[in-house]
Amino acid sequence: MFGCVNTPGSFHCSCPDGFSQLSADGHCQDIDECAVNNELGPCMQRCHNSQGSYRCSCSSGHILAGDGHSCFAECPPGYRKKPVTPPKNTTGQNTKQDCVDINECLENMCEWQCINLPGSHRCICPRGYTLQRDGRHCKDINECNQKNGGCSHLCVNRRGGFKCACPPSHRRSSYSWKKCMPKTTASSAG
Ligand SMILES: [Ca+2]
Ligand SMILES: [Ca+2]
Repeated sequence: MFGCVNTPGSFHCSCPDGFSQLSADGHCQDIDECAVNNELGPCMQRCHNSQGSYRCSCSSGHILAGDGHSCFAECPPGYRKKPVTPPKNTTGQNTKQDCVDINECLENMCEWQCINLPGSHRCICPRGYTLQRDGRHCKDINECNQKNGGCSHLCVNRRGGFKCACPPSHRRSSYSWKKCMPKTTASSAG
């Protein structure tokens, strides 16, 4: 019971913040603020109910904001908290200086080759391949789609490259592997 006041012929009770009043006997009961909103209550990430109150906390890598409810990432995207090897005996201030770049290349992010960058990474592909939209996989370039690959006659696409070919009536030019010359029946030269 909390704060009951006698009134003429009756009495009136009130409960402190965080408690709700049970109608009949005037007992106050804790309100479980965390029971709603998918067990999150008013918290962004984690909610802990207590008698007459509640408290929010955040998952690993996040810090509780000044409002006591929201969480924000300790480090900017692409960075992670530096593992603290010795126990912190300094000022104890967690600032961005404690964030280190994530080496995404250690996680096999790329089909071919990975370049780690501060705060990000980039996948690259071998010659003759282009990076797909997913940023990870490499796709063969069909060189024949662009100006027939520069071939004078036939263009044959291959994985990682292409080749030029000549129709039966032609032979490859000795000057360029992309060019075909008509076969000459008069082979008297030489
Ligand atoms: Ca990185
Ligand atoms: Ca190709």
